[in-house]
Amino acid sequence: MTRRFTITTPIFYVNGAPHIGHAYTSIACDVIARFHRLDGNDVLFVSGTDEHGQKVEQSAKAQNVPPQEFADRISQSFRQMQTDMAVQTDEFIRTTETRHKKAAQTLWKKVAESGHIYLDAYEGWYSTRDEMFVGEDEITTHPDGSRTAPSGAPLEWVREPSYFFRLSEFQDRLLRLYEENPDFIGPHGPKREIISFVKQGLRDLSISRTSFRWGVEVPGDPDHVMYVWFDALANYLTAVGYPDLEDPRHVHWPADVHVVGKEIIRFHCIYWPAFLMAAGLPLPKRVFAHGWWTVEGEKMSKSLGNVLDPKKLADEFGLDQLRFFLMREVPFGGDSNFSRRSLITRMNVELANDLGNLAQRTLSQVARNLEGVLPERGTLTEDDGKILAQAALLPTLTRNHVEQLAISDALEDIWKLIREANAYIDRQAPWILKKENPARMADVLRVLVDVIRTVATLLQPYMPDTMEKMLDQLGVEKDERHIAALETPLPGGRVLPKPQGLFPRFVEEEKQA
Ligand code: ME8
Repeated sequence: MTRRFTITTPIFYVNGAPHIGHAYTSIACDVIARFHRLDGNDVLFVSGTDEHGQKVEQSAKAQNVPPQEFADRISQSFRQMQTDMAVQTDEFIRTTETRHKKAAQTLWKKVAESGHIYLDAYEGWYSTRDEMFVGEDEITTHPDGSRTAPSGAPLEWVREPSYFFRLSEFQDRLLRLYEENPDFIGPHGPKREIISFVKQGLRDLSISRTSFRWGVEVPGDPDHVMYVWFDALANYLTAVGYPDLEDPRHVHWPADVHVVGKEIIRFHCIYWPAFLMAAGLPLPKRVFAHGWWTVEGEKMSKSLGNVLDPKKLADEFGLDQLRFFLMREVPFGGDSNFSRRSLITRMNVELANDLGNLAQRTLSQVARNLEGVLPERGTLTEDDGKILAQAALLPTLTRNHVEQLAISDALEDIWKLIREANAYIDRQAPWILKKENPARMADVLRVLVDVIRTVATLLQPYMPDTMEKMLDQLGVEKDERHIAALETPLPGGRVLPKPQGLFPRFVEEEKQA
């Protein structure tokens, strides 16, 4: 039976242009989604834009544009960013769409019907930058009397009628959820943080605002708009056609994993499961928080002028090179730093030297010495058997890593095989066999083609365009490129196209003095 797999990114605020952080999350989810598709699973990959709330309203006002027009423009730039990054989503949810408002309002009604919403008044601090209510105990007061949120964002005092969600009633159920489902939150750091936060006791949560209008109207009370996080989290249900249970996408709920940045884990691991429990809906299986990127050692910020545009980077270094670097540089879940030097080093060492040379050395010898014809598999020596066995194991190893969302560990295992193949080619020296034992040379080249085919197949999710070209050069037909196809060796006798280098070395131009 086909396995279903549902993965989501956070939906991004439309208050500014997309940057490398948004591209990172999108690419990571794309790699995981593509891997599952390649493995024959029925995937639903969801992303989108979070368009309501005070922050977006203020950004639109600052540019003198009506909020809808502003949201239309920036949402489009997020879509374009994903297209530019070769991110293939199945659903892109905009929270200003009618289908989403319907889903969010239905969720609200279900939560209200279960008795978990009441009307009161909120009085306290609010951080518009984080779109978050901040408790007194979380605030830093500075010598000049100003106050900031844990994120460093400024705070404003809010006092307004508000609907509340009875979050305080969910403390025990949430703790039980984390205990009974040890994988519900990953990785360990954020998990510990959430558990200790919930153990300290939960306050009821204000879930509507009355001091501005840019939001989804609260059902039955048009003076209120929903708190933007109630609205935003509901996008994951919009994506599966909620509340229409007949919608074909309905089978894709619950999601297998919500991938998020670590700063928004509280919303996904506390509020979201509590809303769903209140509405009587199944809970996602997992929330995974990845780390934060800095740029050349500094936090990215508009004021520092170091915000990285993913499109510019892809234009300069190549899209697949950028995707590879982002997935390779950091264990998924950890923080990382973007530096041009590390990107260039990885391109030159791992892509150009390790992988590029392996393919080029092998295929140019097939072209030159075998007239470009793929030989049949020959009699295997012990050395051949060893490397082919390592290759045969690789699909399982990488699948297990991707299952754990360890997408950089999967690359590490793939690179182990690549390095091993380079050692094999040096040991076997087919360029010497050419004169001494041409039949053995053909066997060795065939072993190498098989190993490279495995590597290229498994690297497709990371570097789709370049691996398509590599598989073309290896004579692998389009319908032979999924993981299960690796079990069937390619027939000998295929004529391979003329090989072309796929990973040129990157030489940084000398900076003008
Ligand atoms: O929080 N490093 O949207 P947002 C790594 N709308 N990832 C980064 C990053 C960085 N420096 N900067 C941003 C929101 N991200 C809400 C989400 S979900 C129901 C609502 C990525 O536009 C990371 O995934 O602020 C982070 O969680 C997300 O962008 C925040 O995007």
